[in-house]
Amino acid sequence: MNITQVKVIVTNPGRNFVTAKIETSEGISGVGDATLNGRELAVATYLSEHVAPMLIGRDAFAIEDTWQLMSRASYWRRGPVQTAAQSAIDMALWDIKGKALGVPVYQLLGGRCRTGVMAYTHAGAAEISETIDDLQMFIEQGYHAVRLQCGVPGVPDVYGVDRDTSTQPGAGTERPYVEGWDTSAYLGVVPKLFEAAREAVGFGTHLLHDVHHRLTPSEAGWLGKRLEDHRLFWLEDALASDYQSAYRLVRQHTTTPLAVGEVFTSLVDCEQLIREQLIDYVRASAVHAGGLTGLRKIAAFAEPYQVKTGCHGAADMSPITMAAALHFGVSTHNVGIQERALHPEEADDVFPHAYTFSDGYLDPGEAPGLGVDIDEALAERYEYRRGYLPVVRLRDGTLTNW
Ligand code: KDG
Ligand code: MG
Repeated sequence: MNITQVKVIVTNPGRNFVTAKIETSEGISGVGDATLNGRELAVATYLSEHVAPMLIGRDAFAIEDTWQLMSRASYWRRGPVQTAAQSAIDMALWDIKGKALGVPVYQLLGGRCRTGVMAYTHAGAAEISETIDDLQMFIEQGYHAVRLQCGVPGVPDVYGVDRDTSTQPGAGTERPYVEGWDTSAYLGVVPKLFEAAREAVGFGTHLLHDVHHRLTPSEAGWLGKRLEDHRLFWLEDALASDYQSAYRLVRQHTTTPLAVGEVFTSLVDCEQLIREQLIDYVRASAVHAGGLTGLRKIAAFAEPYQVKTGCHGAADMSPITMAAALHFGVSTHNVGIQERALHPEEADDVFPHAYTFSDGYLDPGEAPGLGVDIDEALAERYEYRRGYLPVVRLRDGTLTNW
């Protein structure tokens, strides 16, 4: 069965998504997600101009060889544009193989080793009391794990406090919009948030928090230590992880579990973090770390170090990535949790899917392949809109990490 066509579909059902659809000589097609939030057309162009032509005529079953070809044929290694394209092709080929053999992809990955993947979702509002209300609502909906964020006094527009995380911030704006930041005010409020949460709901629900790359190693160590009594499931992206060794200092100062890596594109980005056991969870995703094949390589490396995965699952990755994450999630031993942010309704219509959520757990379903598709006619109705992720400036105007 050979690859006959690689279509690249860009659509905006509530937010931008880039999809690769591979067609084959046997009439079986497969889909893969290539969405890179804020840089969508770079990946779409890379796919259509550089990747698609070299795939035509190749054996659609040769997944590993195609993955290696995509890693090596550009000569220029890794990088999010390259790996988002590689991820989409990889997912689509797993989808095709599952459909051709009549099995859900998780069967190709070794079969089930758990009944469902525990999901966490996002509670975040300006006031601590409102975040706690959201937390209680999610517990009523069945969640066993919830990420908590809250406003920082004196700082307008803080990461994670939008009630609706499904839509795209800054869509249609000509420039990235600017958020503020104040580390001291932030470090003052976060311990209060978790104190209030534990008081309200006790210890029966896992609580998580995303720092979103804002702290220095010593600040992160302080925060982790300060939160220990509240027993977080994880503290995410406490610092920008450009230098993996920076996590040594954080690790030495706190036993709060650490999660890193939604921006990682390969094992190279987290090899030291895992080998030195500087983290507990790696956040790499099927869409940015080389598809199911790339994600499996990271997980296999992490397993003996007792590092688990907790795949990035924000709304800016399409339902195709969620489906891939769940096939990986039920069949891979060291999977810890899966992030779940709801997509806009229109996106769920454009990408009909077999995965389900019940009692806090996600399940990929039993449909052959990934169990997700793209309705091309519907997708065509939603035109791409340029959008940027925000940037952050300190009070004195200094640009810092978003
Ligand atoms: O595109 C960037 C978002 O996916 C990211 O900011 C969301 O940090 C995030 C998370 O943990 O979901
Ligand atoms: Mg994050």
